[in-house]
Amino acid sequence: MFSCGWRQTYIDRRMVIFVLCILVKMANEIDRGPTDSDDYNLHDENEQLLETVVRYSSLATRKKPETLLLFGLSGSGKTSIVNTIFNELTGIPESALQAGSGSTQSKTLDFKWYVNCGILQENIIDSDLQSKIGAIIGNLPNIIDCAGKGNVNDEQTKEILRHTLTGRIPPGTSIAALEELQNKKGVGCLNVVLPPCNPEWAVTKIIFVQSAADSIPEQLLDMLHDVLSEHDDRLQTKFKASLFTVITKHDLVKEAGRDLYGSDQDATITAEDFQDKKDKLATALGIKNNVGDNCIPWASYSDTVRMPSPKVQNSVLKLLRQIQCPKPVEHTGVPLPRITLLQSWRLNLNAFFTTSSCRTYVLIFVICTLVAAFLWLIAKVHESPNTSSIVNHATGEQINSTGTQ
Ligand SMILES: Nc1nc2c(ncn2[C@@H]2O[C@H](COP(=O)(O)OP(=O)(O)OP(=O)(O)O)[C@@H](O)[C@H]2O)c(=O)[nH]1
Ligand SMILES: [Mg+2]
Repeated sequence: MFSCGWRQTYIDRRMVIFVLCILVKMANEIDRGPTDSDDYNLHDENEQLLETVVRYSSLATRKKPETLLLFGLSGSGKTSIVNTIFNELTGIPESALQAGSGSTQSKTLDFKWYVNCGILQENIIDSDLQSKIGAIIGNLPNIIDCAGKGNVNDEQTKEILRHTLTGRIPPGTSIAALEELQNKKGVGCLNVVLPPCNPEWAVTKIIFVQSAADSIPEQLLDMLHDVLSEHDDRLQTKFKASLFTVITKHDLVKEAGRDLYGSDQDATITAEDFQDKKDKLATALGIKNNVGDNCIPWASYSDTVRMPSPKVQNSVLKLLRQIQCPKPVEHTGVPLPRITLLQSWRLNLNAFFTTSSCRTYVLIFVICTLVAAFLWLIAKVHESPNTSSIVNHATGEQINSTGTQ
């Protein structure tokens, strides 16, 4: 009996040790960063993505590079995106551009233009990239990185956005100077001072940059939506730029307890919060179909996310694939003729008489007129005995309607 109890305790102990081992293994699994096999799979995917980007960029139908506008709140990570694209496509690990960092924030103040992502042939130091990216440099997108905005929806910002989209703001223009001019001379003054539209500067794609750490700037999104829905006087949409989004600071998200980029920092955003933000953003931007390609999670290279990272490379290549993807050919159609002054009056008159408030006014007017006419008639009838007697001026006698004096 004694030996049986001892054996039982021994088995129990082994069970406990076994369970503990499993728990320790699970804890290790949860705490780990990206594994070698994750990187290996991404490596293959990245090779294919690079091939696709090169193929899309060398299509004979591509006549000129795309022009991208990075648009979003100040500090959302726009300049860091340009930096990271530059790093990935050249192989240069250092930061080439000034992004805000830590306490020494470098806020972008003017209208910065990066021709072909800011890359020159001699910048590319990686031998594989030299042959692949070197062959398509001239077709890489031009990127406009401008001063980020607050969460606003005002006429000033709308005016600057419209002129940016149509290519009227020259590279290097100070946004602060434009705003100062608007403050002094009023909204609308930029139409007078800016040069005519330059097709080379017209924006073809807008990337809305949202930080995973910020809440969604509803007013700024409303403003973007309002401007992009505007029509001209031939009933054509004014701005043809397509819109998608990048959610930066993905390295601050912890997914199933894992730090996705091996950045060794205290990731504070949960995967659920991130997904929720992604869904809200997709709804606000009207890109709910195909969210995967139109809403790209992103981490820029920084002090914590170090180059090379297959995951960062994956986001850069996915973004470039989306930018360079050829658009289906659309029938441009024949725009409607401009509405003439006469047509405009007719339309206004028609609109006036078809609105319900207008019908009420007309009804009240008709009723009032009828009542006035009725009262006037009654007054006339009461007056009639006096008016029917005529005074004979020669004799001074009064003659009534029957002719008797
Ligand atoms: N952790 C992390 N930090 C980032 C990321 N992207 C940008 N940052 C940091 O966010 C801050 C602002 O980045 P910027 O790229 O200057 O932001 P911006 O949108 O250009 O800002 P404005 O020029 O003011 O409009 C900097 O401290 C960056 O280091 C990212 O993906 N992950
Ligand atoms: Mg900036």
